[in-house]
Amino acid sequence: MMRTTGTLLGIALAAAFLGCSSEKTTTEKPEVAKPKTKITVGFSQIGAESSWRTAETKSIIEEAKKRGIDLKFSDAQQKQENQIRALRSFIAQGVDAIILAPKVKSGWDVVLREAKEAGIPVVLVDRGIEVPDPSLYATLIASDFVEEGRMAAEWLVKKTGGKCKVVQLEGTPGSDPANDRKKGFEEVIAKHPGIEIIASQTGDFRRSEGKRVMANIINAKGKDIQAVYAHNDDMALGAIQALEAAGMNPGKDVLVVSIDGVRDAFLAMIEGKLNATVECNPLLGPAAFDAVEKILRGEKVPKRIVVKDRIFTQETAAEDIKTRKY
Ligand code: GYE
Repeated sequence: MMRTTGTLLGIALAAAFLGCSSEKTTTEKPEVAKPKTKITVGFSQIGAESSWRTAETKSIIEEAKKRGIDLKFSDAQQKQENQIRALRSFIAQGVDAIILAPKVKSGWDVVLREAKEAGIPVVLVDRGIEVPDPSLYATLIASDFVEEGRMAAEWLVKKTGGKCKVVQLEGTPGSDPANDRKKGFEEVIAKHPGIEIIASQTGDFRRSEGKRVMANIINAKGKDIQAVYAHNDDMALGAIQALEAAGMNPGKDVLVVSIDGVRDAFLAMIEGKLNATVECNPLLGPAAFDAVEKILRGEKVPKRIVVKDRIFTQETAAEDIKTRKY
């Protein structure tokens, strides 16, 4: 199937090229119908738990449209079993390639083997997985989450002089970004004994959960909290609401740092309630389809494509927001 598509694509490209050059020498439009170039790609998305994810979905859908790719989109509503079902349905429909944003790291071996046996390449976007056989996927296009966690921690160390009590709001349990954002953050914090993580709980990358969990922590631990580190902006924005409801002062007495760099985070920084956010670019559509098209042409793609990130802070947020794309 892969080889057929590759050949079709090759013929199509050649035809398109010939079409182009003949157009230069004649004013007549070529009458021949366009060759069948359309490729079909299945995209299994996790759900819509955060503004980050909504931006990623939009990027992939728009890019498919732009390239004339027939996209089969499936929203798993936060359930891995729905993603596995979607993958099986893509395989049964004989798609040319699959794009998968995997909810958690484990549990993909069997279904990815089925895709491999059917000759359907799989491109992973935004989160990594653990499989015994790395040939079960073609490439992973994602940020370096350990590095993001380190950036957040280094900012906090600098801002507090290495002394504070901090609450960590973790992402979805078992997911690559939750594991690695915790790892990177704690690795840096471990070198600063004056910083104490007084609570670390999951808020599932959601705003409502960030709010609920933060309120519980304030109830249980009291108000002696100088910082909150959230694995994504949505949880930070929820935590800000809980801090305010408890009469605390986020952005001032309680430093808040998170990850993603979505528009609402910039607005909260402009309002002075969020202090910093580490960007994690969700606009993965172009890179994902570049990889798909290369693979279908039989070209090699790197096993890992790292998306570069940087940190943004309150001080420059009003300027920075003007150039933000998500
Ligand atoms: O940071 C978070 C989301 O997988 C990198 O998932 C992604 C993360 C993102 O829900 O907001």
